[in-house]
Amino acid sequence: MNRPTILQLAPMSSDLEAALAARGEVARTPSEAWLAEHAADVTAIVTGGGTGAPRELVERLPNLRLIAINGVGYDKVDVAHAAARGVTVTNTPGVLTDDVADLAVGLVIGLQRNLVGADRHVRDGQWPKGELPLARKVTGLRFGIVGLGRIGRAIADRLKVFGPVAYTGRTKKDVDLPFHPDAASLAAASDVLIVAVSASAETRHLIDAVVLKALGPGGVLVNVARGSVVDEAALVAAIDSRQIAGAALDVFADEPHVPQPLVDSNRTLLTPHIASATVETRAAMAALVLDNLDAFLAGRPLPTPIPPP
Ligand code: 8YV
Repeated sequence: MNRPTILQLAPMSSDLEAALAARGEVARTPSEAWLAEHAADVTAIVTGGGTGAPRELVERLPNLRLIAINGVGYDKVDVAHAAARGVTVTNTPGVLTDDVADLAVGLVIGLQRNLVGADRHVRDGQWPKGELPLARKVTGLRFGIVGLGRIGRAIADRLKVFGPVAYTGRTKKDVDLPFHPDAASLAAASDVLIVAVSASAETRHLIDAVVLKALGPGGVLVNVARGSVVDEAALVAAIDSRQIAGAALDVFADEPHVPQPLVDSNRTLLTPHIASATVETRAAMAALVLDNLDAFLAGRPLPTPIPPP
């Protein structure tokens, strides 16, 4: 029986890579020469949420039928374009919700309590020489969540313990939390603005200079969604000019590149897109990628297809 040709476009865990190799011929990011010979063999792409699948590549694979994303975000795949070519796109919803929400809370506390600076203070032998400047209290802060989907709700559930939570989004949800019609109004009523909305043309630069100004000099921004949702140049300017107090960011506009002013600032907390990066969650994500791939290879209904828009 012919082994399927699977194109892997992003690095995966060694277990997932081994499982892919057990199911077919796996090719990594393809060269022109490889495509000239094998483009028609490829039936499935497996990729990461931050990498997706470029349209130009999808167009060159006439027999492609599945794009399986190892992640929940699908902003780097043109789902409508794929559907028009008979390609189903799947993602890994649900299994990473807790991790992303946990990290959001960690970023809030880490930024407000200056955990990184405190750790450095001890390691650098500064403790005997003096105390750190005082940090800022977390309990009692007002939290604003941009995007009350699965992840936004999990963040809200956790942060309710610390202080009042409000939200904005495309639609008002059936939840017992104050709704704001837009991000600027939410920012004006929040000390911590947390971005948990999925990236799309509609949400690109949703957090702009106006929203940051509304957040104000005591406010901080936390982003665990996608860098594209924030106007990064406006964010750099807002931090530099102390228009906002700080930012804790797990995602950036042009990963893995981080604007130097964000790196140089002592009012930022920066992590390299690790929100789902735990052993447990990456194993659960890999299992869901494989469930989708196996269903596809066996001709069964796919467990987590993304409905075309
Ligand atoms: C992953 C993510 O880091 O789920 C997402 O959308 O961004 C992250 O969980 C990414 O998909 C890498 O595989």
